[in-house]
Amino acid sequence: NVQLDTNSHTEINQQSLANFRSDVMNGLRNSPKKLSSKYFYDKAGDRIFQEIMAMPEYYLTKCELDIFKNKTKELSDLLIPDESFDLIELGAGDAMKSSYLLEYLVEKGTDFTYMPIDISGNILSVLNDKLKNKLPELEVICLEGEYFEMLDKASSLSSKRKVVLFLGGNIGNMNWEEAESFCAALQNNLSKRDMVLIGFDLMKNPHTILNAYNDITGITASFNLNLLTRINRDLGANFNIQNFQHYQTYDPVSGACRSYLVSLISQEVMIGNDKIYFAENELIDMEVSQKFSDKMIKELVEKSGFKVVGEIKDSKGWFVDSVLE
Ligand code: AVJ
Repeated sequence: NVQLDTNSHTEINQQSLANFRSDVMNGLRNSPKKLSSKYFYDKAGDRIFQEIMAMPEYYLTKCELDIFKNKTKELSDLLIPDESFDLIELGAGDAMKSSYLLEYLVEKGTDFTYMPIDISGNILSVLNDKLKNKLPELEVICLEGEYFEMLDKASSLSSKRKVVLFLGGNIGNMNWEEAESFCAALQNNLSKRDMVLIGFDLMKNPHTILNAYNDITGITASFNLNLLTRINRDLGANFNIQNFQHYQTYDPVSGACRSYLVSLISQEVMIGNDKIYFAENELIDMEVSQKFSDKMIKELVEKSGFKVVGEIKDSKGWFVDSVLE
């Protein structure tokens, strides 16, 4: 009873390639130049991100794992309705954290379908195989694509109540306006009795945060540089990776942790037939990983009409999973 709905169809692949190309070209014609971190996750990027999650400095996964492992019942009591429902996970990845909740629910004999959504078809097939093995009785429908397109698709497949998970601090990759319109769109796409769980990484000692994104081993640097490699391969570009350097900042006032690539020389790069000029030390804005205060979270979610009905923090108080209605 496992269904894998990935973009094996050539037409869809052509479309996502065209979107990728226009996003990259628009971004690089911007000032400052910009690339979207949602494109980090090709096969190599998925692997590097798993290395990041295993780094001692990268506390986020450990904190949220602590919540899902050790506070599973609390989570389930806050989130899970007493009728049949769909558990939808946005940006599920390999579901490392949510699989503890899945296991708990399956063991209790809960009636639900798990619908992981991810932009990476690669990681979805990894997840699919993992679940087939670990929880063979679980009903799974994998949805490859953008969050809201796939949320629509989920609604067209089933009219059951929805519980939506958005974990890992993925919301931190949006700037404030994007996060606001994301919450508003989510609110629009759901009905009154649906539930949402969002994971927020909290403000904490700025060294702890910067270290998580500025590891001396260079794994985060290679995560960023891998997007240039992907552009070379998928869009026929000729970035020389040696000519770019990763630079990370954290601003403890705003809570924005930002990642850049610096052009080490003045250079021209071809992307297909288009030429892009980089001045020496010119930046590409690669990723924001926003850190939140309790007050910022409340402001963000209440503005879109959600109500915080519960929150669970890890034992260090570094990360929070907020339950919204
Ligand atoms: C997957 C978005 C939660 O921003 O912390 C990790 C991605 N980037 N190291 C994050 C990431 C650099 C990560 N999220």
